[in-house]
Amino acid sequence: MRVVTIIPTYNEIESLPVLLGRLRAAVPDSDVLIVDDNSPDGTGDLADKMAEADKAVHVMHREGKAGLGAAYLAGFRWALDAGYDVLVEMDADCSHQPEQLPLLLAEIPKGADLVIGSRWVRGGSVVNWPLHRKLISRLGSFYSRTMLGVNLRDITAGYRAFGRETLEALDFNAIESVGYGFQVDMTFRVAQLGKKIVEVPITFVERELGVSKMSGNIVVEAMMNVTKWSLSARWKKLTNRK
Ligand SMILES: Nc1nc2c(ncn2[C@@H]2O[C@H](COP(=O)(O)OP(=O)(O)O)[C@@H](O)[C@H]2O)c(=O)[nH]1
Ligand SMILES: [Mg+2]
Repeated sequence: MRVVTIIPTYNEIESLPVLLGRLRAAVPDSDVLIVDDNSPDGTGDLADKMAEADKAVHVMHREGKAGLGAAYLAGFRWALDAGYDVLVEMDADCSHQPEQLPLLLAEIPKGADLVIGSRWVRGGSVVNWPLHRKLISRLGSFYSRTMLGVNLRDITAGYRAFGRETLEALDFNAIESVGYGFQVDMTFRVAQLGKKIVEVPITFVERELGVSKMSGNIVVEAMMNVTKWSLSARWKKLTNRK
């Protein structure tokens, strides 16, 4: 199983070296692809230096900040071309603990097409989040789950492992959302293909270094899109019925 962990970065100069050290120690068999959107703080240059020192580490430089979703799609295309069997999504800020990656990877040989590191299944948790962020995450998951009919606890989660066939079956050009919407979008599409999605409990640790790029806009975008996808899926069902 050839594994690559894709890490999107925007101004993560403090977090990235800490994360990379932990990841290379915890899962030495996984290659790494850092997708940097020309971070003004020099994260891209630092990534290049780390890639020079370790040939398992690769860097993709993009022109400017275009959102998490666009960065992942570019990373997926590169990793599929490079022939990897498993593609992992991981934030640069150490919220997704590399030491827990083996828990996700273990589900792939058992037949999972997509593994989600889940905060909201039994055994999962969040460390250092204020109540309002917990509420936004849980309500967002609840709304998406109900509207889209996808029976998952943590549909916005960003710690994931995809089998390559799962990504090969998707039309990347059809995916336009950024932020949390991107994760929901991907999950909904994978579920619609009838693929097997497994949630494993993780402990999500809020970042200690750098700042979050999450914004109210991203949450609103995600909710609007969920409503739109839900209505269009229902409409399709209705009009297909003879
Ligand atoms: N390449 C790229 N990475 C991004 C962008 N926005 C966020 N990220 C990265 O996506 C990950 C999650 O972002 P973060 O700010 O921690 O969001 P939060 O965990 O929801 O607060 C981090 O590794 C960020 O550096 C972007 O526009 N481009
Ligand atoms: Mg974060």
